[in-house]
Amino acid sequence: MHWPRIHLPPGYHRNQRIVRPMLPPGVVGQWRGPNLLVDGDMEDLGVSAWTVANGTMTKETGSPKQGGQLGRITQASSTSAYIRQSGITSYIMYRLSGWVRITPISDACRIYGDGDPIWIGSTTPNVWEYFDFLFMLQGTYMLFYSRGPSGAYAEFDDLYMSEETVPANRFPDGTMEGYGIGSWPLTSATGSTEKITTNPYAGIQALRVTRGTGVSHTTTYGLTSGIDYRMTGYARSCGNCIPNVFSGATRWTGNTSTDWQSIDVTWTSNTTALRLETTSGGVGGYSDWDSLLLVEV
Ligand SMILES: [Ca+2]
Ligand SMILES: [Ca+2]
Repeated sequence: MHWPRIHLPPGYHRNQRIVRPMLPPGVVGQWRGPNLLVDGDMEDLGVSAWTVANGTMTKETGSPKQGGQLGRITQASSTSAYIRQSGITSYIMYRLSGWVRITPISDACRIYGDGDPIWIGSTTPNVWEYFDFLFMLQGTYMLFYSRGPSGAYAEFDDLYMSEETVPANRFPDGTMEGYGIGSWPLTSATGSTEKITTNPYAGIQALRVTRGTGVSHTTTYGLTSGIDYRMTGYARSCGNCIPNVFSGATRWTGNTSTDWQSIDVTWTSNTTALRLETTSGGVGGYSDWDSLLLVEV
């Protein structure tokens, strides 16, 4: 099978294309699985395929991106309105592409997975904007938002969500260049996760796992017991805490250096989860992570 060539921004490793690969329009459909969204092309009569909140959804015929109709979500108030469909399975990698167009009074469109935005559009009105990215969620909902004052709307067309089958990076946002922490939620009782922009290893962002009152971590799921995995990347300390990779057992431990430390470890998995941990040190200390790659070997 031949995969389409993907042009990555400077600093991206070829094997880390798992993060928000912006495929040129036209590539879509050449090798993807079936569209899991009902009425993603907005060609159905009516809007019964969609659940609508905080506004109304209508089908419009004014210059759709594809076919003869688009879907418009108009806000009833300044509360953001959204449409959604269920059907997402937790911890499965999906690819979502489509087009959005906003009005001059709108705020930038947002697409949410669980409680965090996983894509934010531009604020340029009246033009179709393309999006195409990979995601993996703890939850089961993907929400398409219109944001702005009452009467603002966002128009969507040609939405296509398929299971992602490219055997590549098991980390959904390994470069840390994706927006927000939707792929890196805090999974410990205390602490926090955030994207930072201070001296990332590569690109413009890295992940920070800040320690609460105990070991603090974020978790990636979807590993398979009995499979050999290799993890590479970089981590660093605040100077007090220790970055640690835990997956059934400790697989890699860093030190308290504030310099980026290379990770390259291979093991046979005995569990489905992998945690990036901040251990030792004190409350408020942290570890940073960047350019992570997890592949089956
Ligand atoms: Ca359409
Ligand atoms: Ca980065």
